[in-house]
Amino acid sequence: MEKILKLGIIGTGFWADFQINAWKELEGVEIVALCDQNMEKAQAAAKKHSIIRVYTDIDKLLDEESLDCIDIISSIDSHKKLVLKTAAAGVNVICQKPMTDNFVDCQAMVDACKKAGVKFFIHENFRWQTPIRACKELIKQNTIGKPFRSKLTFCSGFPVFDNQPALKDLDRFIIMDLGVHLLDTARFLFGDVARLYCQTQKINESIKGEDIANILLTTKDGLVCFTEISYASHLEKESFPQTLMLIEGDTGSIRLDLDHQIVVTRKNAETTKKTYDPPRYDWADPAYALVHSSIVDCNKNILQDLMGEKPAETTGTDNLKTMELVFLSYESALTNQSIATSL
Ligand code: 89V
Repeated sequence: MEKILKLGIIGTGFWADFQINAWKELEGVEIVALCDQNMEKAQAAAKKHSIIRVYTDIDKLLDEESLDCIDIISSIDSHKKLVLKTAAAGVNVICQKPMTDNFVDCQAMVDACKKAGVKFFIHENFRWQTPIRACKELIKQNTIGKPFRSKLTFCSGFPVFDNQPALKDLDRFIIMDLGVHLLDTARFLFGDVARLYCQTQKINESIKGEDIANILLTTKDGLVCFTEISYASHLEKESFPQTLMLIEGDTGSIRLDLDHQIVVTRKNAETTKKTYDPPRYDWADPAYALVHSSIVDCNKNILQDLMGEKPAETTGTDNLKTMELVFLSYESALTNQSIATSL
């Protein structure tokens, strides 16, 4: 008989609804219980998704359910406590990005899961976006030779705080919330980072944290990548939630343009253009379609690992390297120094 993975979900806020819908796209997994401190919210989500059992307390959830894995979709400040409790109960765990708000605790979370012998994954989905996967494939196929320079751009004026008001109150906002995705994408495309330099700005006075970050990365292979991130940009065309890119190699370049179009230019060859649209799902919010479709592929990759089929890409151990870049970016912005990574 085919094994069905029994999954519990913690958190039923804005993002959880998409995460649950994405799980429902996959065979081999069943959401058996939901947990949220707010019973009304938990019951509403359970009703919507036909999930029978509902909890308001993680201890009770862990005691009463026999789960293969818990997917934590809650606020950043709750991540560490929930991951540690899940690991201590011997249950595999998935946690939303960013892992948590300081490096020592990130390391503690990874170590606790290792010690408990459970698998730990971070739900890092940007690298699963269709056009970003296509760029990686083009690099792998040696389409542009050896990449030496890149620019990753996510500059938007999207009213992100309308759907996620809690983001307004983060002391550290854009690198934690969005930069983490771009830093992970840079690692995915170009390999690990040797050093970085970052400058941040705050344009929107009604929020606590920074809403602009400019990060210059140098990879261990010597590629230089400028990563520009903004939620304060008023541009001719709104690009949310797309990451635009230019990747230069010694024999050509790849440009990821608006509307998922990839332009490849090679030395002594015609430029080619091809569109890489993401799969469409009815439940996806059209404003987030590109990102929401990538949740399915990210979940699938994690599920394959949990089923023993192949290792996932976005393990906690891997994500520690991304989180180090997040914290070093803040340190660099504060000290105005270029800083070497340690991982
Ligand atoms: O994943 C997130 O943090 C979302 C985004 C739309 C950027 O993907 O807010």
